[in-house]
Amino acid sequence: LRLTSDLRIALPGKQFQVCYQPIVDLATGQICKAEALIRWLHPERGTISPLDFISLAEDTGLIVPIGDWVFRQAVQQARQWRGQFHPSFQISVNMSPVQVRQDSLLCARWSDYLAREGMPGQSVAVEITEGLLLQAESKIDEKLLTFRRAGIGISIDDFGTGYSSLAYLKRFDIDYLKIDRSFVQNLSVDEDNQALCEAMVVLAHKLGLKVIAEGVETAEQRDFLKAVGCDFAQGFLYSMPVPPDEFELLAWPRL
Ligand code: G
Ligand code: G
Ligand code: MN
Ligand code: NA
Repeated sequence: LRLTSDLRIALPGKQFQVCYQPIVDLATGQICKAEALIRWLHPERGTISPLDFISLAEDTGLIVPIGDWVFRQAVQQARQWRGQFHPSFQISVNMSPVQVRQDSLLCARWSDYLAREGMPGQSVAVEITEGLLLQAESKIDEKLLTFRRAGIGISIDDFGTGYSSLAYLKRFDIDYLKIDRSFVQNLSVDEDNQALCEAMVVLAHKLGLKVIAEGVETAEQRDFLKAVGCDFAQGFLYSMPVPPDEFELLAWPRL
């Protein structure tokens, strides 16, 4: 397939870009974190969403160098923003389940990279999906422990959409629970979603996790989430994922 051969040259051809979506501290309204999201600027097809090439990258093994590249970009971006703007700024990076399963040295390599760069672990977080925690064959215990020891943050992405085993949240010493946007979307009209969001916040806090609500698009949703004690919010209300220069104007306009 054409796209496969294109994907092989995308990294050396410098066709990828990392965009950053702000994550806001609901107590202060300040942007204090960001999620790194890859974009493929294809020379003929224009921008291609990761939804359309991550699985191809997984099938071809290209996910390993591409994932490493995103991670290194995020670390260097965190270094710059922590130095210039916000000393505890943190950037989270997505890891697909296949990526973690395929690449047995990923966690060690990422932890080593941070150490070599002299960057504290907390400057980054990794986003995994809850399904990964249930996969015994993925040696996920060892892998997450490697991140843990390096001080790297651990987030559960898309929480509530998979097979949630609540016991795993405690067992794996997770830092952040990201409420999937499907629960946030109809918050104002849907009383069930209100109850679910509130329950997820209470549960997460009891287990010592912080909560990030995804897909926040309206002030009403933000106000509800803040009222039930949710810690952070992310979504189009604040910004889409944007390139680093736009992010700086958004987050630190007067500095
Ligand atoms: O922002 P966007 O619509 O492009 O993201 C689509 C999906 O692609 C999301 O589920 C996100 O987790 C995933 N994704 C974005 N960037 C990366 C990346 O660098 N690595 C992996 N594995 N997934 C990513
Ligand atoms: O699966 P993951 O949570 O990593 O995916 C992040 C995806 O969510 C990206 O595709 C991003 O563009 C998208 N996204 C971020 N904020 C919003 C939002 O407020 N509404 C919607 N519909 N999508 C969002
Ligand atoms: Mn994510
Ligand atoms: Na998500």
